[in-house]
Amino acid sequence: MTDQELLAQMRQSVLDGDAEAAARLAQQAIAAGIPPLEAIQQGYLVGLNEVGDLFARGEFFLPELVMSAEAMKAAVRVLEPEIRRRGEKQEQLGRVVIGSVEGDIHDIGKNLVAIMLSVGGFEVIDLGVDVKDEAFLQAVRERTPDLIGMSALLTTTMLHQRKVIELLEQAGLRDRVKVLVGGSPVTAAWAEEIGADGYAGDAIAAVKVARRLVGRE
Ligand code: B1M
Repeated sequence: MTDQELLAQMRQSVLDGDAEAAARLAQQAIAAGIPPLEAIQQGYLVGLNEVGDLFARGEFFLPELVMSAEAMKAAVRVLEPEIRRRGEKQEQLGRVVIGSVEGDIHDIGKNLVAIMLSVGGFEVIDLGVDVKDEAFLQAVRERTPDLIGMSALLTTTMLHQRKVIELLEQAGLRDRVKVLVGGSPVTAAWAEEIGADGYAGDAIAAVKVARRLVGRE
């Protein structure tokens, strides 16, 4: 099978919500020497974005969305060790606390950002999904991160990015930590409006921005 055929099947496995096929194809990609990020971006994510569009048009429903997300996650689970293996050993650049904001259970993008930050030399503390505003503050107090990363996929939940920044200010913690925001509805303009220190549109950009925020670029 050519690389293009493999990538096309990856897309299809997500459209079909077929986690078993998605994982098998990820193994085939590793064996074929396809870079894991290329498999994610040019294979699986193409399918997942199509699923999102089908859902928005009312042609796919929640169960299909869930199954497609599970297929995507199954592929990432197989590819993650390969991403880490290919990452160069780096000196520690700083500590990042990351999470999907309150009310938001989307975690595929957040997990990719966490993996890439970790491969990029950051110690990553992942608080998971639906992270309460106060939990970010608590993590700043207790884990003393250099950076907090907040992911939001919904226009409703992105408001929590602003809320956490306000709470950090009120608690006198804002100067202790840089704030990075991202997620599909999030823009650089939004980041600026809410007083975040950085915005990244994808996981690779997140590492670049994080490095800049800790003064390493
Ligand atoms: Co949801 N969902 N979903 N969903 N879902 C979207 C986001 C939506 C756009 C679909 C659509 O209508 N087209 C829509 C949001 C509309 C809006 O608010 N504008 C939507 C909706 C409506 C919902 C529900 C409300 C549906 C319902 O219940 N009626 C519900 C909400 C649940 C909740 O959170 N409370 C819901 C549920 C779900 C599932 C659980 C079924 C599933 C998520 C499973 C999971 O994550 N474990 C799901 C999925 C899969 C999607 C889509 C299809 C795909 C999201 C995804 O994983 N993308 C999505 C449509 C779409 O995005 N095309 C959709 C792949 C991922 C790699 O990209 O997350 O954007 P992304 O992350 C990127 C960048 O954004 C960036 O880097 C990542 C990697 O490149 N990034 C950061 C992300 N976080 C970052 C943080 C950073 C920096 C960069 O710094 C900290």
